[in-house]
Amino acid sequence: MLSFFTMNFWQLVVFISSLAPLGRAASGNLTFPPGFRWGAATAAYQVEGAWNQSEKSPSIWDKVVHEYNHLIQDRSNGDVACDSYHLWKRDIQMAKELGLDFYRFSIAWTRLVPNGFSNAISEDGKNYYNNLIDGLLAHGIQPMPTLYHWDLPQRLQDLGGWTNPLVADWFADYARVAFSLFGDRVEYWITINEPTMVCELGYGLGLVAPLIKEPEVGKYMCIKNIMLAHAKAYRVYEREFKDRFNGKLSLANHYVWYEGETDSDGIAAELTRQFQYGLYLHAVYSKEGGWPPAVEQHIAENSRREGYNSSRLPAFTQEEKALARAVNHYSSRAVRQRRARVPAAQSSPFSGNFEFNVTYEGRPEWKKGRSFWFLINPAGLRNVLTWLKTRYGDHEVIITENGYSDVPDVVNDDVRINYFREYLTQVHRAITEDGVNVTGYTAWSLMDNIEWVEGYKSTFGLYQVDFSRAERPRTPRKSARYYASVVRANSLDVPEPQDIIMINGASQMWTSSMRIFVLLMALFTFRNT
Ligand code: GBH
Repeated sequence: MLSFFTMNFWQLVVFISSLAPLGRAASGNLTFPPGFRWGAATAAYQVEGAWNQSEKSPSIWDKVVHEYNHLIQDRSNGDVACDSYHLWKRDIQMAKELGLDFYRFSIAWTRLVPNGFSNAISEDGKNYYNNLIDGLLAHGIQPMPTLYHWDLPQRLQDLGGWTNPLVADWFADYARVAFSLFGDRVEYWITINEPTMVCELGYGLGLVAPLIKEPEVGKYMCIKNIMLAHAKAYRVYEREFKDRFNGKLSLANHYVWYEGETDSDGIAAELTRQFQYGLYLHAVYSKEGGWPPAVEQHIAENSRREGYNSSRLPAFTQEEKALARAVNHYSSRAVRQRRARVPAAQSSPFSGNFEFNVTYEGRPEWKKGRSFWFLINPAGLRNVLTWLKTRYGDHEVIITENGYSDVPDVVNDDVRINYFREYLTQVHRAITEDGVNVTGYTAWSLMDNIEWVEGYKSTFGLYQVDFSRAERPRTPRKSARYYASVVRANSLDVPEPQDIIMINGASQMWTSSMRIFVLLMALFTFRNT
């Protein structure tokens, strides 16, 4: 028998939560289908650090944090971040502690192909991702790489970035490098993370890298090119790798749930969904391809009225249309029609749309998270999932991000646990009641990291990271233990998180009274068995 005292902490958690009679089970059958997969996610810029290691070149985020540091709320940067470049073994260990089936991370374009172009591959970059992938697989954890999580090589930005139509080819070439190096060990690839954030916030409002304020024209050029980039990478995989590796590819789109503020706003809410999701889906999942017709028409009419010669939304050629679902979800908005003009500079997935004068707001009953954009409405996730199925058919869906932001210090993060429990209950209902084919769920994030312009003050981690120490120690939060027990049970019918025995605070020391308590419980059960 495994001696009680030689158990490490995680064995202990497994052990304690397997003492069924001691835990209070949640009511109802909230077990997920067999084979359902559980993961957690990070992104290269947010965790890796080592921003100028070896040949790595600067990305657009390196430039923003160094040259426009005042735009980062706590004036921090990602130069070291979680130091995952050096601490990847610890990251794998954490994934293991949680019992994950897969780990979603991203590849830094600037680390693998520092030129931006695929004529030179970095040995160092190649080794780093090989180590990570092999290390995960050695523990039975599937790697789920994202090719682009917002860190464009600055060199390509200087050449126009996502507004240069050639970027689609540059991306496909980079994708080919990644497929050929790592594709033999990857089942699920994510091409581009949240194009809506890249284009609306990066090229529309100019709030994130590359800080371009071009809501009328630049934003739509970005959207078209990013969709073509996805399509081209998809075709590269299909033509050159599918036979051998048989993996799957998807964009990871961001879905805020939008509903009408009142019944009369219902049409505006559906138009919003076409703008916010349809622009990133229609080309891939509809029969006819191209842009959603209602959106295309709207922008074309506005453009004509404004005196443009052609629509601000560039059309797809027939050839482009002939080219090809991952879900990121956090928050909801109520859509409200406005009589007054909504300025272009106040348009974003979180605030409104100037093309048809609507604002996106909260409802009084939706609680706020730590970030301004974060409103909690668990039913929103189920609504997104059923909307996708109704509109674009019955596809396999993986939830590639979902999570809750809080201040860094909170270790006993009951609010986050509730967030996970409530959102996951909605996922369960989408599967069992609505028949949506959701096959996996990914918690954002495995650990605290740099939350883009919000710096290190808004944290999503299952593990807390101490950024004041060079070693960047990671400590499991209470939510890590909750998530681990859900993963293990493949079910939300697990003891309430407060019943799971936790280590309090940043240290992993057991207090002596806790030790005695656990010991007594152990003796008690052994006697019973
Ligand atoms: C996702 O974005 C990202 O994929 C992930 O990297 C991120 O850490 C996570 O979710 C949590 O945010 O520029 O002032 O509008 C979700 C959307 C993108 C919303 C960044 C907040 C910046 C605030 N988030 N955005 S602002």
